[in-house]
Amino acid sequence: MSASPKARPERLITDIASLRARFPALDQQVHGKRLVYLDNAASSQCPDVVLETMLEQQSRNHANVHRGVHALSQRATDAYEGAREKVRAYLNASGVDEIVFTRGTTESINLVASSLGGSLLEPGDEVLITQMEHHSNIIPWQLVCERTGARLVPAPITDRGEIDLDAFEKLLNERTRIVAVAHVSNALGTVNPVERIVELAHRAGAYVLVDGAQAMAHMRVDVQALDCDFYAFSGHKMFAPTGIGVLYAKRALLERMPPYQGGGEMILTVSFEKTVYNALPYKFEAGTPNITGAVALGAAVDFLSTIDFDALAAHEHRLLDYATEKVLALGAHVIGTAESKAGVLSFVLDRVHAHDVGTIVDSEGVAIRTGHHCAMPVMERFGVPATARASFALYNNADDVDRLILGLKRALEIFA
Ligand code: C6P
Repeated sequence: MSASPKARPERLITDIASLRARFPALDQQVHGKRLVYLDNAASSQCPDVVLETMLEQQSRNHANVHRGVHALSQRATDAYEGAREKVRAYLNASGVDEIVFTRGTTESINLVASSLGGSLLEPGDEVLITQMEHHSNIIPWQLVCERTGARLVPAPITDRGEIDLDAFEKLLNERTRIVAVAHVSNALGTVNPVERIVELAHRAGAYVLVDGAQAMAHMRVDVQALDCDFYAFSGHKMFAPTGIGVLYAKRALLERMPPYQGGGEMILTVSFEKTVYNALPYKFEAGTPNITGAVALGAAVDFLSTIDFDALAAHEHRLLDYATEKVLALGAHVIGTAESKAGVLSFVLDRVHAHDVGTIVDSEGVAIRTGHHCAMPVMERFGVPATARASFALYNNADDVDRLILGLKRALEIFA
């Protein structure tokens, strides 16, 4: 996907391996061994610039935003709104009023489900998702369907873990009001053809929300090129801290949608008779926001803007291919073999439960995630209770994969 040319610095970092030194968390021992961090789909580590920005913000500029005339409040407001502009430019959104800060992907999706879904859906209407969604892109829709009498329809996925596009197209009909789909699956690694999905959904007259939680650290996203109506993501999966995320939404939709939560900041005037809501995006940002989180997300966006994403994709694919080959050689079954994959490797070993795999490799200093990955319908689709999942970020290398493989060999020895 192409970036907004304006958002790109003059020279991009193509030597991805050199970036590893920028992540202090990686420079530690766990259980007496060098940490190998392969749980990036759950949360990625923060680079030096993000950590420094957080320290600076909390130690010098900590104050509330949009409220005070004093210097610290103004600095905090400038930093917070500056971060919003950075996110806007990075996503190539048409205005800062289309960027709503949230707690993360989950809150962004709940906002849309509750506000748009609650006001739009009627009995018999349909919300079309896919079988590979994370629970965060299932349950908010289930809740609003229960409230409104609409129906939640999951589109099937193939044995490789790709959306069955023919079936998806057939499920779209005049009752489909909203389509919600992951850009990248957290459990399978599949990169979905979201441009095509948006096109098909719009042709059917539906709005489209893209869950970008697993995409942002791996590819450049241009929301105008995608033409999606909503794009949701979390800071902590793209080198920023937890507790901050974004909902991008087209202005015209945000204007029509009712507020999601009430409180300070989202109002212009309040009386017991009538409240007038604030302008966008503040109408959707009730209460004191996560100011330091937003400023740190701005720093993470600056960091990502320096990276050559073609070089990054090549680096991650090399790692994924190498790791896939190595786990297959151990007799593992890979769950999710889509043609287009991001750096996620989900697998099961015949003789060892995924949780035991996780515990044994952890004792070797290797962090992976095991379980259903908040995607129980995916586990059901593939007939497994859980998988072990190694997920890569730009700072991982072939040594990390070798250490994972050593840990897996140890698990196989113990359970042999
Ligand atoms: N997946 C994982 O280990 P939050 O928790 O709001 O930051 O993100 C939720 C979410 C939504 N969609 C997708 C595709 C996701 O992967 C996630 C988070 C983590 O896979 C934690 S369960």
